[in-house]
Amino acid sequence: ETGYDLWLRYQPVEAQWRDRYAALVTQVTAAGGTTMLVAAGELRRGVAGMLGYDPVRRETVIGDGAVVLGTAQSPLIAPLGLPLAKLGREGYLIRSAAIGGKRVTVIAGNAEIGVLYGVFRFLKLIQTRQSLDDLDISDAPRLAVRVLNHWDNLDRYVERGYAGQSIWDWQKLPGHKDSRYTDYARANASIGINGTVLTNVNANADVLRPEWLARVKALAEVFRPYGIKVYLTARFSAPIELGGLKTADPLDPQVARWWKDKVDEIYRAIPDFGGFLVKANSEGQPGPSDYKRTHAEGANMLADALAPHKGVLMWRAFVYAAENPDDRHKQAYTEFQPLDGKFRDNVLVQVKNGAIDFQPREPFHPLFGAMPKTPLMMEVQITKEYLGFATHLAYLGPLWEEALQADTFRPGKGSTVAKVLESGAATGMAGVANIGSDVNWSGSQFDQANWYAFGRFAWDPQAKAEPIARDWAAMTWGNDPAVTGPIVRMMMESREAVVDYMTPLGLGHLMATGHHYGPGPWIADLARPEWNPVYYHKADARGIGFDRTATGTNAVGQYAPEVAARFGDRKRVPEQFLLWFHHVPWDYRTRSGWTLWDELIVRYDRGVAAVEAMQAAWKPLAGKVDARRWEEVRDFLAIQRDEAGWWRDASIAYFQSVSKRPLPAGHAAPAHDLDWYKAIRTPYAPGNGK
Ligand code: BDP
Repeated sequence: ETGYDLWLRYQPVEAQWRDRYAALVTQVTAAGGTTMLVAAGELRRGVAGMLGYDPVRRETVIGDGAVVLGTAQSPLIAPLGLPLAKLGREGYLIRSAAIGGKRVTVIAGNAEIGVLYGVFRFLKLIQTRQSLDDLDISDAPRLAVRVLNHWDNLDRYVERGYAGQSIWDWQKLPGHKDSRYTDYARANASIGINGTVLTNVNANADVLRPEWLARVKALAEVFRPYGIKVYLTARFSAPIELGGLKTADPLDPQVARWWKDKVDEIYRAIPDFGGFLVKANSEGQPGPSDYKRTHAEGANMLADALAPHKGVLMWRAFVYAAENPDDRHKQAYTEFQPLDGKFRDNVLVQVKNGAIDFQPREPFHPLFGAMPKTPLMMEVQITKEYLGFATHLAYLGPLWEEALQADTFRPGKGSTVAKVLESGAATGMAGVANIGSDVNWSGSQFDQANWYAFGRFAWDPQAKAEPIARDWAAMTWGNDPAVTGPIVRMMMESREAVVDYMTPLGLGHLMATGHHYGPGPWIADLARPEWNPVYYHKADARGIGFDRTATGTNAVGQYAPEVAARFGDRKRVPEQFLLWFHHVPWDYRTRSGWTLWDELIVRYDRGVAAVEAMQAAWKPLAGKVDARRWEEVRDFLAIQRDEAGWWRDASIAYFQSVSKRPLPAGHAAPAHDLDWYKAIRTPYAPGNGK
């Protein structure tokens, strides 16, 4: 196997299960539009693969075991009086029932897309060997906009992409629609993703030209039956670049007119176009501040153009400015919080999960809970820019669960980030995609799990990482507990391992220049202070860490008082954030009784040991999973082991040059001296954004 089939492998079930399932899936009944056809087709495909036959297709129930697909209005379903109303447009219900005295399973939704989601859930029951007797399942998404953000350039280069080129083969579109687009849509629909932003946040206005919109339209047509809307990134200066205007000032009537006309043109081609995603006045992108306008003024102008078409505007809060000497942690809050309540109803402010930038571990972003009158959506990074690209095994479920379950204390105790997301007048979650042209889609077998988990968390931000890992492992690798057991354990420990060998105890952003792959804690010579790792760790002879308490930058003051009190107190802050918020002496005693210096070394070693434990756990799975995928994972784990050692050694060599302390007994010295690590160059690492 190559991994191309993702979690939709539909491998034959064991004989003892086959007969049980087959009795309950004798026939498929479905009538409706294209999405219903897709749903019925997927069901047949799954049954063919897993049970080995094509079920009978009839419009009436002819015997026991029919699976009846339909909406609330379908003639077979309406008389059943199912409680569908509260499930919304995308929810579904799966229920064992009787029609005309025959035993059936009904998969119903208010709209056809709900039925498709229900079919994927039904197939998952078989994929994970659950009983199909006496089913009574209902489910509905808790967030409305569940989108992938592709950082894909028009030349197919993927910024921070480690899985090959962009899967959008623009050159051949619209003439040729690669079958991969359909498989992409299937995979996304199977986990409830209902939107895709096709283009990079560092946007190119060209995609808004008519000849490009024709290509976008072709993709939208492939995705539509799967309930997936397309969105584009809008380059704020497009009225100048494409429209020949002298300004992109959002308050200039000509500019507003240009956008309105452009949006109308898009909707003529794509009537269900989702809307725009905008990165403005961030890392060199144009935006309203260029004209001394606020983010709200910029966003609202675009939102007004989209509103008549029910389009959504996603406006990113990822801002920090070279001219601003303030702590980077604070800048987004400082700029956006005062704008609470000033955005139009169809604007979602898109906030990264952490305060700075997709690090292996960060405290939650202080904007969550702080803008109660503004819908906020959370952005996470599925592609592992800061967690070892596609080669390191790191399951991100625990990271996202940690962020979503963080308590903002706004307005009071129990106001988790997940609840803040759910409470908005508009709701959503975005994941920066890790998808590319590689045969396995994500650059590694295990990174598929992160795509999968993103869909599950966007559907239900209250979800838990471990059951998601279990589902994914069973569908992707097989149901043998001797396989899923070790795989789930590896996954659940993997992210903490990365934190330990890269940035333990609340450190962050210590990557070497440009590529963000290897360690570079010594780097101090880049133009902007906050581009340098030394800005983040602030190690000196006395100690290490960033004082963000009241004696420092007071970033803690941006959180609710309860949170600020905890983060701001060295004794109460969760140790995992110690150095994020505090500058701590090297001989400070940590909770385990070590000195901080010793604790740091212990953690680095623990991270490396955890990778070795993953290698040991993977070894006995040879022969229990297919050889090709097994070997790929084995090789990647070996790379990860080497590079975890590189991170550990380079970090210790550098910090020791500052702390001037000996390593604790039993912990090996770095293999080389500091200059050796400093000399390592990786100028051709993928994904640099060039
Ligand atoms: C940073 C990435 C950069 C992105 C930026 C963003 O290094 O490539 O453009 O995030 O989110 O982490 O806009």
